[in-house]
Amino acid sequence: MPTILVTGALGQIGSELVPALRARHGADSVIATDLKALAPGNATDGGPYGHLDCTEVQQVHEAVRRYDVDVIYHLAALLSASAEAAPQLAWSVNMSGLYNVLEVAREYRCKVFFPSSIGAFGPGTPRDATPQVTIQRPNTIYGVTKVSGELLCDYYAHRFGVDTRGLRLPGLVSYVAAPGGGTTDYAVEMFIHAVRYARYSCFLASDTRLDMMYMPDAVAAMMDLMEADEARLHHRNAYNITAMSITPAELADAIRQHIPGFIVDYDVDPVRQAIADSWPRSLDDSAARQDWNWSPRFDLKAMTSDMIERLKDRLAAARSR
Ligand code: NAD
Ligand code: AKB
Repeated sequence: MPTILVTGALGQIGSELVPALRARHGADSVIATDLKALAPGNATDGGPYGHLDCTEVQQVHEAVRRYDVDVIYHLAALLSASAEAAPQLAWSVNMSGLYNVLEVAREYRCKVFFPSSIGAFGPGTPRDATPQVTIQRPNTIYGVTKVSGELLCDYYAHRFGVDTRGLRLPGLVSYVAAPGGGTTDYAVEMFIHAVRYARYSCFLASDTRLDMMYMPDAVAAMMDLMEADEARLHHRNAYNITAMSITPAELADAIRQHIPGFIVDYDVDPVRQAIADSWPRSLDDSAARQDWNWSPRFDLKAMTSDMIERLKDRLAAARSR
């Protein structure tokens, strides 16, 4: 069994990736770490947990040495909207953090997973069926760190032989942990507000088309990519993947199939709208399908049914406490 270290483990992805890794590899084989303290009952409870600031190389070094780590899922980062509000901090966390992880991985021969994003593309990129290999000139600090991260991971692979692998993830929809300051967060917020209040004020315009994915598909993709035959990986950092390309209006319609009176108005935030307008409307993920058999399970309809059922269950449980 490999020993796995997860940074940024208390975030939206880590809260579901850590339990999935523990189910596959055993609770004690997965070391969850974050800046934040672990609250009792948190989804990542149930195995080893430690404080780790990825901008402090000694802390990364110490965790990898102490637990004899084989694989690092490096999730710690600032997301697009938070990064735009604090570009210097975003560079430090997203770039220095990744550099520290790669340096320690080089020394200890660890495999590294790096989550890139649709944010790695920019206004000059073809916006429909965005190819795997295309123009990447993002105009956000988040995008700059994601392209640089992809390149740095490729460099460590060919220069030092570190087995780095990555995905360009679309906006992720989930119910376990709140999203952490992204542009696609509207989708999660819309579900939560639909179930709680039957109304939502959306910060992106109704026709803003972006790629999205339900978290179980994203978690499966990360684990499958890390277990894929290295010889078949032509792109490494990072593969386009997607499950659906949707607008806020289309998501609201899908939710109305379950909550007919759901009302949405649009109060556009110019900063997040500008970020969304610089991103692809839909990705071409055929390279991932060919190289490691990527295929999502959830489309818009299946995701919407599951999200609403789970959120209703959670709301009912919270009210009965
Ligand atoms: P998140 O914001 O929910 O979680 C990030 C975690 O990193 C937080 O728990 C935070 O406390 C932690 N963190 C921040 N600074 C840190 C530091 N210096 N050291 C250690 N931990 C630190 O983010 P997420 O949605 O879980 O995303 C994880 C990764 O996936 C990020 O790289 C993000 O860019 C990428 N990604 C996410 C999405 C998405 O929709 N969630 C889409 C594309 C790519
Ligand atoms: C964000 O909106 O910043 C993230 C992403 C798509 O990278 N969800």
